[in-house]
Amino acid sequence: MVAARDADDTPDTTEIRRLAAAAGYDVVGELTQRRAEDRRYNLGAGKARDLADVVADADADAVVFDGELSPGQYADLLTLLPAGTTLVDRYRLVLEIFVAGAGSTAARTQAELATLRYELPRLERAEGESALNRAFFEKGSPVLDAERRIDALEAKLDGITDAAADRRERRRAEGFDLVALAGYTNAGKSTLLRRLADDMAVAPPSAEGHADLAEAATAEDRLFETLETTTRRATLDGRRVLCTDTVGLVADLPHDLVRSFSATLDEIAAADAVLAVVDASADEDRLRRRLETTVEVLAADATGPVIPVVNKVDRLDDDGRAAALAAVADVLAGGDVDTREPVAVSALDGAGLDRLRSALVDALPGATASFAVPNSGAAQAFLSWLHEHGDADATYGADAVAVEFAGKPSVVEEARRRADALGDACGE
Ligand SMILES: Nc1nc2c(ncn2[C@@H]2O[C@H](COP(=O)(O)OP(=O)(O)OP(=O)(O)O)[C@@H](O)[C@H]2O)c(=O)[nH]1
Ligand SMILES: [Mg+2]
Repeated sequence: MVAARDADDTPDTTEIRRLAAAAGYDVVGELTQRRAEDRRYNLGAGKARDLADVVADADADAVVFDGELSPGQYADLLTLLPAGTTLVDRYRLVLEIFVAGAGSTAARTQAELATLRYELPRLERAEGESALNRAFFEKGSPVLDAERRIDALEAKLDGITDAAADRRERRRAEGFDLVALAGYTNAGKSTLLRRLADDMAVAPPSAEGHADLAEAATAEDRLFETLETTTRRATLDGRRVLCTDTVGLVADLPHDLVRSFSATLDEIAAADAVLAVVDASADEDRLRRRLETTVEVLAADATGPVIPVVNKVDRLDDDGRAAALAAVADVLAGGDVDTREPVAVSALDGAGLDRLRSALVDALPGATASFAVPNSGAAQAFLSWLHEHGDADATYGADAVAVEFAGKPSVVEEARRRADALGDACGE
């Protein structure tokens, strides 16, 4: 049974129902209320009793509450509900999705850390109330245990994120640009990643060098389909790029909880450019709210330029597309983020992808140089290196090859060194 309250509007339960489904619940009904928060039950007392009745009538096992219940509200509401009913608020629900779906060590550590951070204040409250048990607690209390476990998990996660940071630095040194795909859950990030990524059949990750590159990012019409970051290679105008798909964002989660998913935030912080993916087929209110949630995270973490990707435009006519682009530009105008022109795409049918690729290349830090190298076997090897690392345009003369080259600044520098070594180089 879904329950929701909103002070200003009749609550919209679409998202909480989808979150409940993602956590494995089968929603049998809902009860909503428009009123200010009640201190005791969150819902008004009368509504809280109604909730107990509908739960009993529907024989529901659980109540999913759209919002945060204070520890006190949680306890009081639970006593009203039929015995044995499980009560889950919005945060608990999101945690359940992550705990159930976390596969890798990093994802499991993050999910467990977030759960403990959520539970700590609740344990503290319970412990404060049971002063009688204090003597027992001196030996070790649930609060102390949780605090110790949080410290241990933080240390473990630091190790994992440090390793990820080292890996990113290695990739950067190899000449890769790092691009992060960020955005609200279900916006189409993983679908877009599959579009941008080089075909794995053509460029398989070599066993030793790219063991960290995932084979696939699954895309599903389910909230929180992606529960950990995955990285794939892409080639844009000859530039070698690593695109990382991140965990989706959702509104109204406490900062601590979001912070626990540091792998996603780190990828956003380290990226040379961020693609902020937006589901343009959502109605304008939702589109704006979801983008605001995304912008909050980007403003805190992104350092590179942000390209808004207005996705799913295959579902819109021209007017709808223009309206979505205008709404996106409007939300971003107020934000604290270095944003570029929004690009309309359909990750599903591929429309707009070429424009997105060139917008991305433009946003990546770049440099250009011209070289003239003697036309020799060594020059051919140099040219193929250039083609692999950037955008090279060669003009063959009688005994020299003139090359215009564009790419990542560090790669252009390396190209200069190689051209110098070949002799007769005129960089600019
Ligand atoms: N019509 C349409 N559907 C799309 C498009 N892009 C993605 N979708 C669908 O939207 C749903 C969500 O796509 P995902 O790629 O899984 O979205 P995500 O942002 O990775 O979602 P999470 O991993 O849950 O955060 C899937 O059913 C996709 O097929 C698009 O351009 N057009
Ligand atoms: Mg995904």
